[in-house]
Amino acid sequence: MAVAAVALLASVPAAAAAAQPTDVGIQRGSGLEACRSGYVCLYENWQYNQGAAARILRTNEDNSHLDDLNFNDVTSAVYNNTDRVVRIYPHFDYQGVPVTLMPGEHMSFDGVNGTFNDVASSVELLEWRTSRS
Ligand SMILES: [Ca+2]
Ligand SMILES: [Ca+2]
Repeated sequence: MAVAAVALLASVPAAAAAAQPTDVGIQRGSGLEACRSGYVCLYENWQYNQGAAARILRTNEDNSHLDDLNFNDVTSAVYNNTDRVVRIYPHFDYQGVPVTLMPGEHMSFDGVNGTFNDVASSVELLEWRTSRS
């Protein structure tokens, strides 16, 4: 029995290391540099909160209901600072026609992208990854 217990304990760190730690939260800041590597960042204001620090939602996992984070229908710019493809949907539960961002892509929802301003309600990080390593 002692041997079995040791084997079980040894397997836990390996499993934890294999899974990406998930993190989601609200911070304040402005600019692309406020978005840490490995995260998708949703900015409250156009041009990545240009000119004044404001709310930024950072996440490295899917979120089906941005209202849970008090961030529904407020996103005005987004930065995909991950190696995954990200989709931002206008409705909860990944519904509606999404905006798709490739790894490293960012966009502000003013100008030509203005129809997507203040409508984002869910975020999905696709499992597909780029082949770069
Ligand atoms: Ca906004
Ligand atoms: Ca919405």
